[in-house]
Amino acid sequence: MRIAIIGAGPSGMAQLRAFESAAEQGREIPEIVCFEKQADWGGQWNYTWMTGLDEHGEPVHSSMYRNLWSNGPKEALEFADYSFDEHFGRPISSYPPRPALWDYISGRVERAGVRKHVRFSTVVRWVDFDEATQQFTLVSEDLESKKTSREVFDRVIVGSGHFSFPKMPSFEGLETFPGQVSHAHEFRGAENLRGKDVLVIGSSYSAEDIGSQAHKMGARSVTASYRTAPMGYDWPLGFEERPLVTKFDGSTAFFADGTEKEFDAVVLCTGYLHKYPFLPNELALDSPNNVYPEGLYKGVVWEQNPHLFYLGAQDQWFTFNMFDAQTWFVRDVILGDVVLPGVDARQSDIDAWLERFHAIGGAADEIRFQADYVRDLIEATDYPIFDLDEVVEIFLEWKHDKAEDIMGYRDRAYRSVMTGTIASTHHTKWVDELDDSLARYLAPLPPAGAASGS
Ligand code: FAD
Ligand code: NA7
Repeated sequence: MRIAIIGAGPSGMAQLRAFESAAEQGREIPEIVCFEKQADWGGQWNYTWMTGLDEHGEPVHSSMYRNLWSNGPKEALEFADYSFDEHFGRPISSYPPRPALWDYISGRVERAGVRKHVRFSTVVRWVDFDEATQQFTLVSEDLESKKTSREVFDRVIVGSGHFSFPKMPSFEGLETFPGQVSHAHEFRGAENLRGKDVLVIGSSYSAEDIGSQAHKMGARSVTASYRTAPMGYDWPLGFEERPLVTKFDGSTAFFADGTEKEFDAVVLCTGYLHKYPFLPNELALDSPNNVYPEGLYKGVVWEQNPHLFYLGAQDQWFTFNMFDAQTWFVRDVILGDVVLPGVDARQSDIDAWLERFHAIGGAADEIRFQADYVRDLIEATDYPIFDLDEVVEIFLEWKHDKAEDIMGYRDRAYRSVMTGTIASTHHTKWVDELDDSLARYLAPLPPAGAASGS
């Protein structure tokens, strides 16, 4: 059996780790080819300064930026089979910067020796399913040699992420706005927003964090414009929320509450599209960003064709350990250890989850929903079970800490569910820390003369 994994981000890497852990137990595993269009693994966590198109003329994948620090506690995403203590050899803080999380996820798969399965700088162009042979034909291109290959696979696992194709709403007058207009996908750092009046449109993670970055880097003012509901945090002086922009006239934005304000820069923090340009419609997931995208049994098996799988397709409270739960499950379906029920039973399972999904009444409910989903998957495999209720408590504490101090919550410390270790406190407060390098992060004290706002 031949298996294709599309993408070596955290999900694809988890899938490689899942198969390797079966191999370590003496199981025979299928031939695996993981296609990754970037030159290294890590997906979103593999930072690039590029925007738009990359060096090969391919759409840039990552939406991450300099000074991105984890937006949730690391204790909520820790792997059950590879702890932060094991990787770093000592406690680290609860909200590490991007390079530290990249290092952590890479460390696990480097140790597992699975790099050999990945074809880097190789983009998947097209996947077709042949009903007669029950196999997929996958067309890929080696971006270095420009060689196109056509290969046959028995199973395809899509781990290409869904935070890379920006959702671009239009606003009247935006086409003649004289300042800088961009989408969060292209945001790489807020240094150039110093002294500027900045408008972020949206009220979710990107608006919250890009607005906070702009404030931290010295923007004169930050205004966040919401469509449905404000974020509602106790924002620092110079940071405010207003309802949706109705139109622009020159550099002036007009808001639904009748107010107006002039801006130097607009950042659309309006989210992303599920987009799979390498798949025909009948195989491509099409969903808003939510915790239960339709069409997937157990959130991973394509209902219309159970030889196709999706990883990480949900909106994410849980991340790395949820990808583990999913990939161990997908592995066991492929190895035959988990036997898929018939179409009707699968549909009833989907319907039951959908009913619960539609009854979700708020963020806390959504977190519990996702915890139960992760538990459901782990119980079907040999992935080490961990205290998911405790992780829910950590998420709730995190939300409480944000409500209390939106610019200071990243200085808090939590206890690991996996090891019991209490996180350390970073040597510099997040709001003063202007250097996200691994070297500075791991230094016991800020190196003398190193860049920081303090
Ligand atoms: P991705 O990380 O998107 O990886 C997908 C991979 O597929 C990429 O390497 C890409 O190059 C590859 N690929 C795509 N198309 C092709 C193709 N056609 N051929 C070959 N390869 C392809 N999560 C957290 O836990 N904490 C955070 O603080 C956090 N912050 C975030 C901040 C931002 C700005 C964004 C966008 C996301 C953030 N996330 C965070 C969520 C993040 O999506 C997950 O942590 C994780 O990266 C998802 O992993 P993935 O492998 O599913 O997708
Ligand atoms: P999200 O979480 O999908 O949120 C998108 C936001 O954009 C949300 O507040 C939407 O408002 C808003 N939106 C979407 N379309 C519009 C239009 N047309 N007008 C105004 N506002 C709009 O995306 P994020 O980028 O914040 O986060 C994605 C990931 O990146 C996440 O995992 C983070 O960890 C980082 P709504 O509430 O729907 O009215």
